[in-house]
Amino acid sequence: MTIFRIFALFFALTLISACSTNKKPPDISSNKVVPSTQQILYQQMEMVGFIHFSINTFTNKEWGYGDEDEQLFNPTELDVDQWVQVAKSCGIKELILTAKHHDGFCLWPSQYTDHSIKNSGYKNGNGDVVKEFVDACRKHDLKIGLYLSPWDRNHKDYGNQTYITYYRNQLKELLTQYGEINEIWFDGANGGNGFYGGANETRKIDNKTYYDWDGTIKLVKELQPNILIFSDSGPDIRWVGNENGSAGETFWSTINRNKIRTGAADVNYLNTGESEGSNWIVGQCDVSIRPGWFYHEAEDTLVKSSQELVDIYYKSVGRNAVFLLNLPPDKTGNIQSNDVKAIQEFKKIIDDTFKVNLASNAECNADNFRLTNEKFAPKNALDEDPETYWATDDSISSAELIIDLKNKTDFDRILIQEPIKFGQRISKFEVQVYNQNNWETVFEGTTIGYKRLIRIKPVTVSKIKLKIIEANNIPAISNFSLFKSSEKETASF
Ligand code: FUL
Repeated sequence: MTIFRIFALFFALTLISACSTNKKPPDISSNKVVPSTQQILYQQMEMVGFIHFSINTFTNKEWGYGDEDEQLFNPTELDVDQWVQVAKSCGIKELILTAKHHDGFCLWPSQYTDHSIKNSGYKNGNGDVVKEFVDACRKHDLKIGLYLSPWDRNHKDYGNQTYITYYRNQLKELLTQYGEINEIWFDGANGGNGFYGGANETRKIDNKTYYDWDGTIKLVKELQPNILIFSDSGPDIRWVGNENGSAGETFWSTINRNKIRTGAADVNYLNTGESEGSNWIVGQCDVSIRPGWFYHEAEDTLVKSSQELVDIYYKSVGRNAVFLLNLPPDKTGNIQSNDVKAIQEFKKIIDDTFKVNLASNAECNADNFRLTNEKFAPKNALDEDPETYWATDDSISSAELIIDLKNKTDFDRILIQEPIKFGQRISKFEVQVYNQNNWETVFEGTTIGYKRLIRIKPVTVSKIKLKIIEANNIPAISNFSLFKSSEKETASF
């Protein structure tokens, strides 16, 4: 036998053994655009929290003008541990603090400005709320995010190049003096009237060029290689185009960054993304538990109810995005009991609803599964292991997964997940239930992504079908579960 023949034989044998059903074949091939590991971990947190707390808390404003007397910042019983404990007890995995809002007041003693905590009444100017915040988060094992407003209504140079240097110097302080920071939040609001060092005028900037975001992003990643950057256009986490906590019914994590202009973004585009988008940017739904972002006594009776929060959860986490809930502390420095009660009730409802997966013991079949290999078998969609998945053969873009519950079961919530490490694929699907010898459609949907939560009117059936109608690559499902909503949930949808 010639060397060539030996090689050919060896090659053929390897191929045969790879295709045999006993051997595990490689994973399905990935889409061109996939999330980074950090982005997957971020998405898996599902709920993050915002803390809007600053001089506005004491001046009763939403957007301070920038001329505030620093002495006004003086929380009497600041309890950063309470923020963290409240957040943690409600399932929040990361907290983001407004280190500097649009008024330019800094919660840390920045060496670059006098408009900061160092001139406040708090601890006679010796306090550092950013430090207290990061210490408390670390103590309770929460991830840490910081908000540094690009718009600064206090700074005399806002609008000039020198301000960009100032802004970056502040970023350097925050990203080098407080250990590992997991997220930095760049707000889109910029330009307008303000104090500007006493000029008291209106300043407009060109949001396309002024901030040189590429340079700032580079600096941030140099200082903190694992940090995730939020802005209208990411690069890691993106705004969903509204502040009411609602991602689009169709929501792609893929989007074209170059179509998004930070500060002047197309909100409809941000709210949906696109299947062929060339960047993976996780959606984040920011919303406040109160009408305003900062605490105002007049809003004590306007705290969102637990039912409203549940509705937001379905429209954010349930539509492939992350829920960012703002919990603004009051003048004492504590999150008020109304807010705590609402969010704790919300958490109970969610926990109650998703406690028992009614499909966990079901039998699962599909009209096709890849290479008829166990690695891609339909049952992988029911095992609640995010690493295992059902997938079809190549060139298939529509397929059916049939779940046989054996007994008639009462449910009204459906959870579906794609294994997003391979990309986001499905763009059209239906859920059907078998009722009186007929398949009846109970839900028609578009995208799934990391997680899709579906609310339907209660049904009592023993068979249910996920019908995937369109996908940009072969369909794959890592999880399909069924639940019965908590009796405490009364929200209509
Ligand atoms: C907005 C800001 O103008 C609000 O004050 C708040 O900080 C919110 C999260 O982002 O754009």
